[in-house]
This record gives sequence, structure tokens and C-alpha cells, in this order.
Amino acid sequence: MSRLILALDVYDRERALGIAECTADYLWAIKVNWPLIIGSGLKIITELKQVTGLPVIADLKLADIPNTNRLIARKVFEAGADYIIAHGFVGREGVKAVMELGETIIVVEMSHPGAKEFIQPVTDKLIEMANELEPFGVIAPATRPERVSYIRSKLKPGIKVITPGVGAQGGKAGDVLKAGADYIIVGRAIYQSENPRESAGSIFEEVKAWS
Ligand code: OMP
Repeated sequence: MSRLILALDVYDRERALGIAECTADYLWAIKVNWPLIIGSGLKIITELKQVTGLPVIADLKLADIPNTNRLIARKVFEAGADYIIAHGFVGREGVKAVMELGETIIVVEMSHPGAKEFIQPVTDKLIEMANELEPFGVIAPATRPERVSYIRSKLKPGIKVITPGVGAQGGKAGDVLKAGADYIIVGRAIYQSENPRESAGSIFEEVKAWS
């Protein structure tokens, strides 16, 4: 099974479905974020699943009060999302509200340089929360493989480590898989390339070499 997740951050429905269809052979799942949901509507989740048969991760990074998280998550799971990404810093009740409705992925550290300002200082607490709540997985930064190994070493076995930041943000698939990532998330390096199928295929081969 593939360990590659496509971050499909385009607005346009046709383009999204086209890229998803031609790369599906190399993917474990497709991640949709606000750009695609805003551009094409929530029904894109259902359509992507119909076209590819792959799991869909809704990357909403939910960070609201439990009731609002619940109201949003309900509609997104109803649309067919298999996983929702939620922030943990708002407190465990907000995360639990999502987890009660379906599989959840908690952000414990982000991939961009600004993650060092506020998120990294509380990563240990977010890991503790993940160990207590046992979500499907956590988000950790492919741009900092040493942090991925640290996070892996502190997390209960069985909780997946999912790492964005490979490609456009500078992370390398081999480094982050060696550090203990279960899945890598790749967006621009695939959807902005001249041949998304070929790009996904070559990242897939690289990932396979580490499996
Ligand atoms: P590329 O940088 O184009 O490969 O896209 C990365 C994808 O992962 C985007 O959809 C980001 O929103 C998402 N992401 C990060 O880049 N960094 C994070 O810390 C967390 C996420 C995420 O939760 O997926």
C-alpha cells in the first residue's frame, strides 16, 4: 500500500478531479483543504471518492469551541470524508467533539518556520493529548526530520505520524520516512508539475524504497 497523500490544493473542480484520477494509482489518500472546498464546494469530497475510490482527508484544521467543531465535522463526515484534521491547542474537548463523529488527525507540530513561535513550544503537551485520546494520527513536520523522530519516540505505537512539507517546503521523503513517518503529504510538487502522474509516480517509488 502507498504511503503518499496528495494535498489537492487547487480551486477548480475539473482540475482537481483530473489530477486525482491520473495520480490515484500512486496514492494512499487525497487530502482536501479550504482552497478546494471553497472553490468547488463540499460535494467535491464525494466526487473524489467516486472517481478514485481512495480515502479522503478533510484538512480543516478545526480550532473552534467543541459545539462549532461538532457542527462542522458532522457535515464533512456526512459528505464522505474519512478523516478530519483538527488542532489540539484549543483543548481536548474540541478534539473529542470531532473524534466522537469519526477518525481524527491532531496537529502536534506544523511544517512552516512560524511553527516555532507558538506550536513547537507546546508540542509535548499536544503529544500527551494524542496519547490520551488515541486519534488515528498526528501531523508532524517533514521539514524537520529530527522533530519527526522525537514525536514518533514520544507517541504511543499505533498512532500514525503524517508529515506534510515534502517537496515545495524543502522536506525530503527519504529523510522523513527514515525518521519514522508513516505517511508523507505532497501538494505542489505534484499538482503544479507539468506531469502530475509522473511526479506522483517518482515520489511513490522513493517512498517504496523506504518501506
Ligand atoms: P505543499 O507544501 O504544496 O506540499 O502542501 C502541503 C499541504 O500540507 C498543504 O495542504 C498544507 O496546508 C498542509 N500542511 C502543511 O503544509 N503543514 C502543516 O504543518 C500541516 C499541514 C496539514 O495539516 O496538512
